[in-house]
Order: sequence, then C-alpha cells, then structure tokens
Amino acid sequence: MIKNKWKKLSIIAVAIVSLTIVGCSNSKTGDQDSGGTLGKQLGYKITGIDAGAGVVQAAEKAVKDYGLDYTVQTSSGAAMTQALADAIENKEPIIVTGWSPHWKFAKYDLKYLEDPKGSFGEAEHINTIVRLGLDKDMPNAYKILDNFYWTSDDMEAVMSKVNEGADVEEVARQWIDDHQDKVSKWTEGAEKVNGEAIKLAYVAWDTEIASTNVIGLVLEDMGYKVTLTQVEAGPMWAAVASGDADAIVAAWLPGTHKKYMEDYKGQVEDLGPNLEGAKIGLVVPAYMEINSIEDLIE
Ligand code: PBE
Repeated sequence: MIKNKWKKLSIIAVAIVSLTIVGCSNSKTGDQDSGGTLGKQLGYKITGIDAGAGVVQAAEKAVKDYGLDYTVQTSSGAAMTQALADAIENKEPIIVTGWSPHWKFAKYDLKYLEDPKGSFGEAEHINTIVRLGLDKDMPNAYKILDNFYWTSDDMEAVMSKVNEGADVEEVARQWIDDHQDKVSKWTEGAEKVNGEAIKLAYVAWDTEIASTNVIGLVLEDMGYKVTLTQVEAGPMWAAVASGDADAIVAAWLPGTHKKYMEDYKGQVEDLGPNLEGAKIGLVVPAYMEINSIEDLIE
C-alpha cells in the first residue's frame, strides 16, 4: 500500500517537548502524601494527545465541568503512551487521556477515573464514513467498507503486536490470513476490480493505525490501488467531506467526533459502526489512590 505521512516532523517535535517536561517532573511516587497534593505532583497537568482528538476536547470539557485547576497538555498518541510508560516505570502519578480498545490496558494495570458528570459521554462506537458518491463510483469498495465490522478483541490483537514492534502491514496481513471467515463476510457480494485508486485517510492513533491498515489490505486484495494518508483529525474529516479521501474508518461516535459529524452533516455518508463497545476517558495507573475525576477537585 502507498503510505503518505504529513506533519510527521511536527509530531516528533511535540513528542520531544512533552517528554522533556515529563522528565523534569520531580514527583517520585504515586503516594499522594509525599511531595504535596496530587495536583502539585502532577504539575496540574493531564497528559493529552493531539489537539484535534475528541478525547482532548472532552478532557478540556471535564476540566470546566468539574472546576479543576488542571491544563490538558497536548502532544501525540505516541508521546502519551511513552509518558505513561515512564511514569509507571518510576511509579509516579500520571493522568492521561485514554481510550479503549487499546493495548495499554493489557500491558499495564490501569483504571478509568469515574466520570459522574458525564463529560466523556457514554459508550462509543467507531463508524465508517465515506465521501458522497462513492456508492456509484466504486460500488465494490463501498460494499466492502459497508460490511467492515470487527470486535475490540480483533482490533486489540492487531494493536498489541504493532506496539511490540512488528510492522503494521505484516501484522494486518497475518490477521487477515488468520481470520478468513470474517474477512470473507466483508467482501461478500463484491467483485474484484483492476487497479482502481482508492484513498483512505486516518490519524496516527493506535486504534486507527490498526483498522485502516487491515481494511486497506483487504481492499488491495480485491484489486484496488490503495493509498493511506496519515493526517490530523480535522483534516481527516475535511478530506472525506471534500472528496480528497474516499473513506475513513475512524469516526468515534456519538460523542468523541460529534463536532466533526455536525460540521460535515450532509457532506459525508455514514455507513454505521465497524466496531462497538469503545470508550474514552481519563486513565490512571491502578496504583494511584484516586478513583473519580471528582477526586481531582482541591
Ligand atoms: N481517540 C482514538 C480519538 C478517536 C480514536 C479516542 C484518541 C479521538 O479522541 O478523537
């Protein structure tokens, strides 16, 4: 598959800045009694990801809803998981903007902070969104994208291997080979094409790296010439609305991407969920003594 990456440098730059900030933190334990209040130990910081992510916007809403003194520091998904790994290694406190499915829950002992005010919404699903007219222009790809549906376990299996360092395209290929029963349902009724170009856009979130690579390879196996373009969240939605991208499999609804969905109402076609039972929220290591966002109020 052809892969484009835009703005990679700026993502790395942000990651380095954020790692430096984490590295300078002088709190040594998750114990709230040492080093002052928890807020002080954390530098009143929630470790976020990219600014366009819905979970970052929801975290900013939570700060307002609960009247917290915290700021949501933006970086990238990769910088967030690195900061989480570093904090856990040193048994330091950390609060991250988290989501599931995600490999971090299998790798570490983590918990979501309870959210009695509902700033992060309820259960989420991930939808497939295509550009208007795709049904007529590429009926076979449309059918495959419409049929695409898998489980959190499926996605986590792909994500975990990628996190362990395997090449995502190889992991996706292996998953497809091992799950022919599922994949054959996605391609049911679709005919092979002869090198038609199709463009998928996605954001470098672990979940979307996994799903986009899997469906991209399935489309490639059906004869499409597939281009995967990595962008930020806003441009991803803009691309499918303008027709620059043919599809995205990364629409977190009804809450996380509500604003994007409203902005592009009537300009995109929603093919419904490709995964159900997703969730976003504030996530902390299980060794931290807090359980609710309310525990951050000082
Ligand atoms: N996420 C993963 C995205 C959607 C997919 C939860 C980080 C977001 O917050 O927009």
